[in-house]
Amino acid sequence: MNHKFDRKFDRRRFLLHAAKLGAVFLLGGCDRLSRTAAFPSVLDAAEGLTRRVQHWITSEKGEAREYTEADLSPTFPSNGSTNPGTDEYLALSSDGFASWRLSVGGLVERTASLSLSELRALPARTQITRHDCVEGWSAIGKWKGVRLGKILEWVRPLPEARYVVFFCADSDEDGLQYYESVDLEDAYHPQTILAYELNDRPLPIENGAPIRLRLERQLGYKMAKYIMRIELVRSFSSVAGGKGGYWEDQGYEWYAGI
Ligand SMILES: Nc1nc2c(c(=O)[nH]1)N[C@H]1C(S)=C(S)[C@@H](COP(=O)(O)O)O[C@H]1N2
Ligand SMILES: [Mo]
Repeated sequence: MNHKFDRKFDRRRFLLHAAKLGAVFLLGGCDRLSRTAAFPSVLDAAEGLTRRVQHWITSEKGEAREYTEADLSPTFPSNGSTNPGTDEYLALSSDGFASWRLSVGGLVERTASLSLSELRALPARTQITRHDCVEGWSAIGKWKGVRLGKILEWVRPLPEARYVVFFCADSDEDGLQYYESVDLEDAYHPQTILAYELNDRPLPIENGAPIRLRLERQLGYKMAKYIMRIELVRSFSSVAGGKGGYWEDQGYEWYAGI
């Protein structure tokens, strides 16, 4: 690892730690809230810390808050990789991703290979949501895409499949490929989409073209950009560093609840 990367990583660790302290503070508020709302204490005891915090910030349906056009950030920033820059990616982007295919495989009854126009032809979902990055910024954007659940319904995960792993086109200076994973509950969540539009325009390269994951109840680093391949697995312990994601392999939480 080079020095520049180390420094950036230290800053991210610090911010993540601060974010966790924030979550503990939220939990204090949550406890007070549940007591005043007289939730059965047995329910309180049964639920883990993350879920309690989650329930407090999300709606009763367990969905992340959605906003209106008036709330949109003037510009949506980009962070992390802003262009995978490989020959393969350049070739794909030069013709508007016409020859790009999303391959879906692993523990499924039938594999899929979907073009961008095939994805666009599937029922779409649009949502205006807030993106929170551990580096300390947030932005509200309008995302359009296809529900990951729709694609899973088509490939039919085998009973032993427990996680969905996303493999991306970009790698860091040490050659480590970006990847991420979610469990099936998050994969089938109605707000979990493979987005191909941002703010009514084709997803820009900086934000993950041709498709990126939107996983609205978790932090920005979970939302894989430049997705090339999706795999259903029983466990992610044998994928890359074994912790379920590029940043997770470097110490971040696998479940990055907001
Ligand atoms: N493939 C890939 N996905 C990624 C990243 C990345 O570097 N590569 N960065 C993550 C982080 S830390 C954040 S905050 C968001 C940033 O998304 P944006 O560029 O659209 O703002 O993408 C996430 N997904
Ligand atoms: Mo981030």
